[in-house]
Amino acid sequence: MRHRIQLILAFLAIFTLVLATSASASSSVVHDPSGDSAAEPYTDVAMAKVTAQEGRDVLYFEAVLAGTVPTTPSRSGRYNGFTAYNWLVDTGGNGIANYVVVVRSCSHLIQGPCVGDEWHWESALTEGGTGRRIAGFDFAIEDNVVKAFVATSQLGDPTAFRWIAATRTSPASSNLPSVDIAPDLAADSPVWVEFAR
Ligand SMILES: [Ca+2]
Repeated sequence: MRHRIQLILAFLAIFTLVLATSASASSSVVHDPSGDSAAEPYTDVAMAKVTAQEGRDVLYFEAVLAGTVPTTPSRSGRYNGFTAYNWLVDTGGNGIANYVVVVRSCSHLIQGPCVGDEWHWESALTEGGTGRRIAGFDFAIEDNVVKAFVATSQLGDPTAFRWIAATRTSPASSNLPSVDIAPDLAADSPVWVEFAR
């Protein structure tokens, strides 16, 4: 009887360990000052992170903003309410984003790769150099948090990559800069965050 109890306890210990392992996630986080966006508080990154859940081939990209993201962003000017949350991803380690994970409020009328003339929120995994839309993915906007769920296979199953979070109020084709970037530039150069699964 005593042996059986010990055996059960041993199984429980192993089971608990497995649960703890499967629940643990590799994650990389960057905190950014509030008040440093060139646009509204909802374009001001306070925190951004990338997380991989063990056993799920999905990467979770998150941006926490200084203000609540409106359902329908609107502002005066040529690009109306264009608002994009970007995570630039460099899987090649050469300091060039080969993928950009994008959640954006856009219209095809002001951005070619945006799908549909009506203003709407959409996801787009795009090619870094060209902005070509490769795929969509699940996303959510809850108050001041933007969430994107990208299959690792969509990024070529990298075991590690570098990333930067950025927000925009104009399409990249405008050649206007991001309104906030995290981490901040250092001596005008991008600072990449390391992530490993
Ligand atoms: Ca910021």
